Amino acid sequence: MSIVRRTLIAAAAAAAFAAPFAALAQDIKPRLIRFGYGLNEQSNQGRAVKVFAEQVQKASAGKMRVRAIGAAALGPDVQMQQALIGGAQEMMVGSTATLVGITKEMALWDTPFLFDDAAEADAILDGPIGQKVMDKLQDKGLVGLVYWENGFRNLTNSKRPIAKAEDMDGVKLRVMQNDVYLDSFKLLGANAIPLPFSELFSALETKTVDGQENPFNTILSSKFYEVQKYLSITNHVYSPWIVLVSKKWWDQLSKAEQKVLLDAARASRDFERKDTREEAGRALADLKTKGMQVNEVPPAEVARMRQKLERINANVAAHVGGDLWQETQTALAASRAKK
Ligand code: TK8
Repeated sequence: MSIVRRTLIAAAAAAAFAAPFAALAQDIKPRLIRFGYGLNEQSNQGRAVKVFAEQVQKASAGKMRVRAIGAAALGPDVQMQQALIGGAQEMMVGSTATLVGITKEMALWDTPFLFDDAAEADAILDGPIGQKVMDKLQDKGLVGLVYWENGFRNLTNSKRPIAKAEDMDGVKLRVMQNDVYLDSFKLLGANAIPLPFSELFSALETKTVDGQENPFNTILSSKFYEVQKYLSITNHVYSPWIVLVSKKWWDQLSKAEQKVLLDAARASRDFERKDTREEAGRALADLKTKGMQVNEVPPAEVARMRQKLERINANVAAHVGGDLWQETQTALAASRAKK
């Protein structure tokens, strides 16, 4: 056999071998999903990301793999959102409140005292209104999958118990990077300072700020009890988290792959809400054991706060659009009438 002929045969064989192998290689090379979040691994957020990761891995038979990266190691919410939009990161979970700069309709969820209880929040967030707000993200390069529960927020600080709005006078209070929060707490008399969550612990520790507000779960999992003395129960707003996907990346997935993610996101949501609610019940007692001084703001004083904050509603309505605002108020009134 001539050298030329041998080379030709070898090349043909290599090509015949390489073609299906390339297809196969593409098939078995797992899709890597970098999933960022802000709290630590031992938080309700961390536990639910793990549930999501396990289901994705299982349902895709290992072809999709989630690398969960917590404690804001990929940056605070706002930075991760930009990474998703640019396609440098695949997924994240974070507060809807920090998304308002991208999708103004998200401000709906920042309305003080919007929901009376978790059942109302679930019904609106998982219903057509929640979906409509989520769908607005698509034009901006993000795909929202589900809402998780961050929870009803309460105040902590190192100065004094807050028993009425006036007690917030001069308290340097960290708020999320969101104008509704900023305006609300200014209106209540606090010296509101927007900061990313990832900077909060050290800001409290160094007394750059005196206080902050978050659900019991986060106050516990982020160890704020180490640097905060007073916990005042207000339940002033229900705050959701949202699971986001980079639209650039999502559009490259097959329908089957998208379904794996959506199904796992829904399962993680159900797990997360149950887990969060169970933990919240225990967390308050834990925080007392850790030495926090807890006071419940009397209902009459909560009502006064609520009344002061009513001015904010008009701002939110203008921001999110009167139709969306009205639709939400109508849905809430209808569900309350049934109670
Ligand atoms: C975690 C934040 C946090 C939020 C905040 O990344 O910033 O206070 O409540 O849960 O999203």
